[in-house]
Amino acid sequence: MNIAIIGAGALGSVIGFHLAAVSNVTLIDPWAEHVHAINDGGLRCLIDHEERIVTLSATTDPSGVKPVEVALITVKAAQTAWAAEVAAHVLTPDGVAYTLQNGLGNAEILSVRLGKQHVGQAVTTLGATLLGPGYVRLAGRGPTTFGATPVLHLAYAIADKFRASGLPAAVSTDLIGLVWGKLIVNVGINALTAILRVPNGALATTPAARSLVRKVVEEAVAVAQAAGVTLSLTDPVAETLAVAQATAVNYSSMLQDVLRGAPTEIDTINGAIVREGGRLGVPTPCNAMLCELVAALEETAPLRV
Ligand code: KPL
Repeated sequence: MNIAIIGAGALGSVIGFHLAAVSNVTLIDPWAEHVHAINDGGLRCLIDHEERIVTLSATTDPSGVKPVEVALITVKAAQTAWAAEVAAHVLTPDGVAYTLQNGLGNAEILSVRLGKQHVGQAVTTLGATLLGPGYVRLAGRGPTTFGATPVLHLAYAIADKFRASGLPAAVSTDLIGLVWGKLIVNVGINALTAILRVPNGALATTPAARSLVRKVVEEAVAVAQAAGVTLSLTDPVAETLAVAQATAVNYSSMLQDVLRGAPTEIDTINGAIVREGGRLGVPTPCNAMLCELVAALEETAPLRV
């Protein structure tokens, strides 16, 4: 199976590192320094304090990439339209692009360009950190679940490749609860850590921060219930705090974006809760406030914590 990974940030690079052992994989990313480092010296990956290297091809230019049956979309939300163009270029006529991105709305953007029959959803809880050009760390081997639609045999095929490469994976006919479950964890952690400029663990250990997490998560759960979603989480507040604790020393992806002055994913995370709440008549004032605060942060110069 030929696979393209569109977006070679932390997540895309860690997945590429693993899949390269069992498939033909090409990483596609506009970051030339990272791409050159991979092509020159291989992709280095730190796993359990041990550094390993694999050879795989990376490119900034999709025009030379051989047609692929599966494209994995691992870009930030702001680059989804770019990723859709790249996927349109590299997918075979029967191929599928799976979005592994955070938040809601990415599959819809991909579908506008590729058509619904070429877009699949996946939910991953893999943890990864980019350490520098050509260098990444596997931070946690959480499972990845692929949606059974639009092409069942491709969902099984890519999940098999994940497992063969040492990454836990499954296929589900009912992904929506998982998508919202991950969304709710991101709703509770990402914006608050970006605004407070603290690592994830601080949310779980200070009473004032725990109370903020509770408020934003409870709003999101009310929206999910109004939308008729059966969540994958049984106690969303406790489980969000547990993820914050389990990833205590991590800077959330949104805090990292704010610190380097990059656009955040606020619109697809807390913004999605506000939009859905508006549509369903569920008030979401705390999430709306977080959206405004993060928008203000995006407009200011990056500061160091
Ligand atoms: O997914 C994450 C993110 O940072 O985007 C969490 C789970 C909050 C871990 O940092």
